[in-house]
Amino acid sequence: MSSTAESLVVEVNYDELIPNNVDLANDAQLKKALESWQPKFLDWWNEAGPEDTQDFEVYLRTAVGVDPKGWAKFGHVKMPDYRWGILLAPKEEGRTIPFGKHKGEPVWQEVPGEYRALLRRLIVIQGDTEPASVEQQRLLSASAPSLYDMRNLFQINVEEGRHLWAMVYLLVKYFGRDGREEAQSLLERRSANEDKPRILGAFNEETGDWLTFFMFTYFTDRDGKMQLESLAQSGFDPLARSCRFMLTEEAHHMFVGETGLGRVIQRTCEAMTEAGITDPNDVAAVRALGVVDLPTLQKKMNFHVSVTSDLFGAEVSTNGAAAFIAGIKGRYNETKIDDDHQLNDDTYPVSQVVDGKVVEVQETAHSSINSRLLDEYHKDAVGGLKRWNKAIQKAGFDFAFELPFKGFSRKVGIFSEDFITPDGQVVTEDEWNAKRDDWLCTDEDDAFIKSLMVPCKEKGKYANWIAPPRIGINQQPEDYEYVKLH
Ligand code: BYC
Repeated sequence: MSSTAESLVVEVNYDELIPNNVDLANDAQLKKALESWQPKFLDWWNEAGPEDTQDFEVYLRTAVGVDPKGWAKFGHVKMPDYRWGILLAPKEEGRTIPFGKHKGEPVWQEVPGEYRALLRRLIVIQGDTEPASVEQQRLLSASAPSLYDMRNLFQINVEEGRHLWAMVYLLVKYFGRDGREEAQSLLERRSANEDKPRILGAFNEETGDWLTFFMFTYFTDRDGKMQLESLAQSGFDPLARSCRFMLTEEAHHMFVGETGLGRVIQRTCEAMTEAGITDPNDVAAVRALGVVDLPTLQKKMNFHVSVTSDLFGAEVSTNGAAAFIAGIKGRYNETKIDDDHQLNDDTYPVSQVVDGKVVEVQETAHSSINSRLLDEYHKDAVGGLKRWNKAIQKAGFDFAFELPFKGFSRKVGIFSEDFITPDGQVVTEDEWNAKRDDWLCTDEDDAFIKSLMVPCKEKGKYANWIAPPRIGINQQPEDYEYVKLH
């Protein structure tokens, strides 16, 4: 490590029961509260986390510093022994609130009384998604297409667990008794449980197969990125610093999604080429090769984009406006935007259906904060599709994925009452239902995908429907034993 790099590193203290870089040793009350939450977290992990994996030794990355390059150590760890800790990005001296009505004032190190409820709600919602995703992925390791993929799943799981710790730290340190109660409730809700479901819709959907997992990590973790980026702008500095560090881990989750889907597409193209198939829409012929046909991948994409778009809330939202005006939740890349960051007299074009057509209507910039973030999300999500399409074209096939229109198949927000096609046409309910199976997976499609999910646990080997990665984790060789199953 160079001396400049070294000076950037904020070391994490691993000698304590709870590894941290927040000087926990000198805050006896907080330490006690978190130490009493820790065994409950482990109980939750054992009950709702990855199933039957207690003895697996997994090649995991553990952060040992919090600089932007994420200094880390790699090694085989039994997952329940993973050191979940509290890591905040370094404090920026002299930081001021970057947006909203308090713009330019020093950032808050304590919760401002008037925004307590608003802040708590956002932290709880963020915190709730983290254990939810672990619960959704609980059964996946049994059908992993390789040890490499199994390891990536577990890496993501332990990091989502750590993201829960990040939000629990904020709740317990800054919100007193109600914070402790919320921390407890975060361990009590369960994904898809009828009586105590997770808060947001997408986190109660099933992640029953690996294609869904890759779609989830590409599309839904990207909502995580957009939301965390917006919270990382927050005037409440401890929240901003927590989210900034979480973002370094989120990048790996989206890498798993993008490369995972890229490898599925690569394998399909290879298999079609080997078999002499020239029409990628010949679904039956492609499926007979034991690989995922491209039209089915498009249908899966349509589903994941629509449920993830719902996570942005209503396009026109007083909650969104209140959080922006208060300086609690900013816009994506707030500090890089060239405007006054207060937006008192500004408007934003929000797409909506008027007289049977999608048109743009100018809404106040404050009330359309969620809509703007959703637009940024769609811009960001298209990147992977472009790269996959290039690979398909290079392999000689006439097929291109398209991101569905943001109003397609929505349950939340301005389009939730409308019937809109993936290319943005407004149609009647009957017309929509008649085409539904062309746009979204049918039971038969799902059954086919499930039929491919045969585990492959041999070192360096991969299930037939997915290509090996281009490089190993931490540059390990092809036949590296990423997970010791015993
Ligand atoms: N399902 O004004 P509205 C991640 C509720 S992902 C069910 O429309 P608002 C990750 C809403 O709570 C990022 N309910 O929206 C990814 C509100 O209820 P209350 C997670 C929903 O508040 C992968 C009511 O409807 N982080 O990190 O402006 C793996 C009206 O709300 C839904 C965040 O989301 C839904 N889809 O915006 C692991 C950031 N949508 O309170 C992790 C924190 C809305 O009136 N959260 N509702 O009872 C927020 O910023 C905002 O709460 C939302 C909603 C963007 C979610």
